Amino acid sequence: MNTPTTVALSEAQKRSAAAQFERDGFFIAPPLIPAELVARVRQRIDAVYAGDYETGIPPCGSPKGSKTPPTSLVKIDNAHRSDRVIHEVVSHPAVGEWAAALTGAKRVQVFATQMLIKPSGAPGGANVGWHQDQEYWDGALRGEVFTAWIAISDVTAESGPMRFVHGSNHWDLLKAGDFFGGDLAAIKQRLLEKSGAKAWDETAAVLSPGAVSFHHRLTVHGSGPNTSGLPRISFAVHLRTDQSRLADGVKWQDVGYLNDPDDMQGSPISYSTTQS
Ligand SMILES: O=C(O)CCC(=O)C(=O)O
Repeated sequence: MNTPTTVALSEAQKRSAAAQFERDGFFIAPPLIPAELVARVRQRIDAVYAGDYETGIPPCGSPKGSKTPPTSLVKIDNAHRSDRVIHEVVSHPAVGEWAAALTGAKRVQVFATQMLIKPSGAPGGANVGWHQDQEYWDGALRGEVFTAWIAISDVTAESGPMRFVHGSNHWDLLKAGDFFGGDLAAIKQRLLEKSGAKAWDETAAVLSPGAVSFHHRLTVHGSGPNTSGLPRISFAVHLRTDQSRLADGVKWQDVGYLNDPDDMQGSPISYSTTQS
């Protein structure tokens, strides 16, 4: 049963979680999003997928025209701008608190989100190819940026869970991954060659609804086919701390997925030592 944490993290819990995150490049937190909120957001995901935008603001990559039910990976960017319940989930303070504990941040702010639906039995698998997130962000953001991945459905071993490569957060930025590449074996080979790594040790992030995994910007991750019979539904929430900055010469307006940092609908703050 989903039992979200309501108690503040102890200093010992924070130290142990941060050490694990630094060593492995990922961390699997206990369920953080309350079950009633998970149930409410499930309805709103269907609404946004159907093109019903509560705030009147469309997400990036409008889903209108997509097939119902979907037959390939659905990735809708910044749906939290379109819907208040989705906004509540991606900016949940329990996620912010763990994110701050893992990184020692004074402030945690959402800079982009992805609503992800991986259908079961999709032709071609709806795989997410191995990649490092920083290869997509490098032109825009530098420093402490990372991802919280929030399970909305039950993410079982059969549903194509995300898989993390242990310790790959210590590899260089390889620029050899491919989110949209379906051939996981070929991309793995390329990353092994480029990194010079001797070992490739994967962990699948099996998560109950409302549970959250966190991964470092350099951690190699991807996911295989969903054979569970049910869609795998989640949010990837991309976070920045007070130790991040825009790359030189870049304005947030120049980058499609990047929300205005002063606009709390697009860039909510989920943790701050000086709560405003
Ligand atoms: O949902 C997946 O399988 C991969 C998501 C991802 O690449 C991410 O959250 O950074």
